Amino acid sequence: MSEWKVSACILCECNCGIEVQLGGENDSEILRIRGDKAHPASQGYLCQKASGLNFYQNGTDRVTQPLRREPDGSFVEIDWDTAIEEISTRLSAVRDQFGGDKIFYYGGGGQGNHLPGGYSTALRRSLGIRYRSNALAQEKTGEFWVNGQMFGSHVKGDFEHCDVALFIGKNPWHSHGIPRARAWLKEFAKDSTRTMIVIDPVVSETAKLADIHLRVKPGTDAWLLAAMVAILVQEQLYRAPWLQEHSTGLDRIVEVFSAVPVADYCAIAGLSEQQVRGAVAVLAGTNRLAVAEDLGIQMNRHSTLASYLEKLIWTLCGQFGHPGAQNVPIFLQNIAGSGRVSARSPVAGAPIISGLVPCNVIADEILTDHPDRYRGMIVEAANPVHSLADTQRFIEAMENLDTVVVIDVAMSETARHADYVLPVATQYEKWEATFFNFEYPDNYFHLRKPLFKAPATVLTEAEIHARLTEALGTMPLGLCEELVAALASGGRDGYRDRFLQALAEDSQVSDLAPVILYRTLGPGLPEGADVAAVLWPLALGLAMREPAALERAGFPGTAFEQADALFDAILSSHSGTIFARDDEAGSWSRLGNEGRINLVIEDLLAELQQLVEPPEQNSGDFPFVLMAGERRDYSANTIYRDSSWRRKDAAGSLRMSPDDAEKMGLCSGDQVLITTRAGSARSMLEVNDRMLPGHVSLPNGFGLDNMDGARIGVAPNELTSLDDRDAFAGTPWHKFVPARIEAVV
Ligand SMILES: Nc1nc2c(c(=O)[nH]1)N[C@H]1C(S)=C(S)[C@@H](COP(=O)(O)OP(=O)(O)OC[C@H]3O[C@@H](n4cnc5c(=O)[nH]c(N)nc54)[C@H](O)[C@@H]3O)O[C@H]1N2
Ligand SMILES: Nc1nc2c(c(=O)[nH]1)N[C@H]1C(S)=C(S)[C@@H](COP(=O)(O)OP(=O)(O)OC[C@H]3O[C@@H](n4cnc5c(=O)[nH]c(N)nc54)[C@H](O)[C@@H]3O)O[C@H]1N2
Ligand code: SF4
Ligand SMILES: [Mo]
Repeated sequence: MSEWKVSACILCECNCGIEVQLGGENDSEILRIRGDKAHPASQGYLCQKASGLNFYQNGTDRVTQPLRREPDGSFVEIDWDTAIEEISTRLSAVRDQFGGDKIFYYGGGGQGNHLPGGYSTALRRSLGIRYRSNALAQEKTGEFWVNGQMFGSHVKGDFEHCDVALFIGKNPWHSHGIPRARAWLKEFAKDSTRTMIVIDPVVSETAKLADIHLRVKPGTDAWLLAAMVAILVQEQLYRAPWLQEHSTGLDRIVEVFSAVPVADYCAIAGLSEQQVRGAVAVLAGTNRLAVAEDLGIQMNRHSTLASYLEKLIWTLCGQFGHPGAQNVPIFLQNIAGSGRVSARSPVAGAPIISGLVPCNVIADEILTDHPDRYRGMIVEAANPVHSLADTQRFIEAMENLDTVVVIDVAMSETARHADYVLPVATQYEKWEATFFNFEYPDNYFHLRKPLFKAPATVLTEAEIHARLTEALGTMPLGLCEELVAALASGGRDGYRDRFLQALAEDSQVSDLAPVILYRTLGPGLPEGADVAAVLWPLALGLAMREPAALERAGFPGTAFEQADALFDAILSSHSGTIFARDDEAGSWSRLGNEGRINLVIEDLLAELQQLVEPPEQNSGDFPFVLMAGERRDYSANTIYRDSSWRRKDAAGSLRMSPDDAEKMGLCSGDQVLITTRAGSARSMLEVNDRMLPGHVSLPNGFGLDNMDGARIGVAPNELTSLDDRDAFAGTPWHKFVPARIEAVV
């Protein structure tokens, strides 16, 4: 058995540090995995999903040769030169005839690989691509939009130091999203001085550990959260002096929420008024309240309004800008963007939040004769055919494009509809990193070193973007030569001088910076870490923005010295590096809106005033609410394509309450037919006493179509519709899919 090597798990945003032992033929397998105690956030913690990482590294459906789809639908292998040549010719033809803004870019990274997105900017700018999106625009853009308006920035709860934790539509036991979630939850639940409140219709594993579980009726969080804000206002539990000092618009909030009928709204949410008032008293009575919302409200009716109400609750409680509350993390790279609406999408006119077109309008922006429709698409490190609402419509959209390029490690459901599939090194065959770093007060970054040598016939995304940029003729070759010479003669200082001068002289340099850096700074980086070149300007940017936090993290000196020291530390510390240590004034200094919290979002207050009671779900054609895509023990988006990684519930059963099962004469193990407005699917049933009557749930990430023809479980988005989406952010209602369940006889 070989020595232990460090890397990270790539299955969720935590990216816990791992240590692995390799073995098998030519050491090509991951045989043993344990937590890496040296990782700054996970500190040795892992959940059970990580043990299957060899199912990713040596996964089914891997592609190792560039593929081109022939007119008869079959794929043929082509060499890289041909692939790059043909793709650049075809995409530039689309650009020349219709404009680069008719080429759409989707993806850029999954749970653990965000360097590709960094490099793609160069290709996007080379082609004049304007519109793009990724999974964030089917879950988080509503929250980003609210954050942008209230705080001018992304915010995150500090669960490590809080006394009261509130989870709304979030089940960290399975989904994580906070470091060491299960260990943290168990410690927190045991501590009698700390209180956990969970809002969830399901008795989730997290809800089971809670001190207070508000078992809200599915899809009615907007009413519940509005009632909670109203209780704070009507019982005058809000922190008036703090709000007067730090916020604007308190009078308006008091006016609107004084009129909210608390008792009626609690009843709509299926909860006793007394229980809700009790929970609000706990929230108002602490000075260390951390709050997290997730898909339970973000993929549900009135999702953007619910995000706003969630933030009003803790803001009225004064829970911003101190330990144990909500804070603005220090970013190396801000993937949440500004939260602003920068433009509208060209066909549907949907708001583009944080630069992302709402996922639910993409297919409609293609399947139209509108002159501004998209004509080409690049998909990178994402599987939208499986992950976006209405699978069939997305496939139809892809088939109606002139040219589709998919960059993936596997022949995903999406790759199968591409004109070209470009195979890349897996996340364990190249240097990789995530930008999901939102911790406070210490924040960290982890650049992972490859564990395996990639097959000779695959490339990294950085190399693909560089080659395509070169083929398109946009790479500034003269400047690249000068930069190489400057590095050789003047070292990093000489290189930086020349680079900054070029940036100041020519705006194209900033557009193409990732591939310029990759070609010039990259080759000299230690241990072959060429794809890390794109991190160097990020270190420089951080040193300019946050010198004090960098100094507290152990990087003193001038901005240039700080940046170089941090960059070197990132390159050499293979278990991760703390890059920022915040202080209490920090969050306030990064707050937008001239240092004040903006309490009023009139558009959402208008929606609040028009809330219409949701229809009763126990009648009509679709008497159930289907949660299409729950996180469970053995779900991990579509990263593992081999379903044999699952040690339990391999079929991904539909969960139903005992009451409903009894009424329908169903038992665990029975086959049922699930029908929604969009389609039907067969599933195995699991009778589960954690479910409320009228509520059923299917797991996320099942129903993949393997190349050998196997399919296990239901592909949830064969059951979802594009029209079921939030009025503001366009995010889908995957947790609220009206459905009918029938026995299969
Ligand atoms: N095991 C596993 N972990 C994952 C992933 C995975 O695929 N598998 N994916 C990762 C990703 S990409 C993400 S975004 C996160 C998502 O993480 P979560 O959002 O925590 O996961 P979900 O299970 O989709 O939904 C969370 C909770 O919402 C509840 N819910 C359903 N309907 C309602 C409702 O009407 N109101 C309220 N208040 N709650 C409701 C569900 O019962 C569930 O407990 O997980 C990440 N972690
Ligand atoms: N109905 C329903 N739909 C959902 C959800 C739900 O709850 N319900 N959850 C949604 C959520 S929150 C999310 S985040 C999305 C996730 O959906 P997507 O963003 O589409 O991401 P993944 O399913 O993780 O797919 C990642 C792809 O990247 C490929 N890949 C892996 N490693 C690499 C690499 O190194 N390079 C490249 N180029 N490719 C690689 C994988 O093979 C896979 O095809 O799904 C969403 N879809
Ligand atoms: S919490 Fe589990 S799935 Fe997420 S990164 Fe850690 S080990 Fe992987
Ligand atoms: Mo997600």
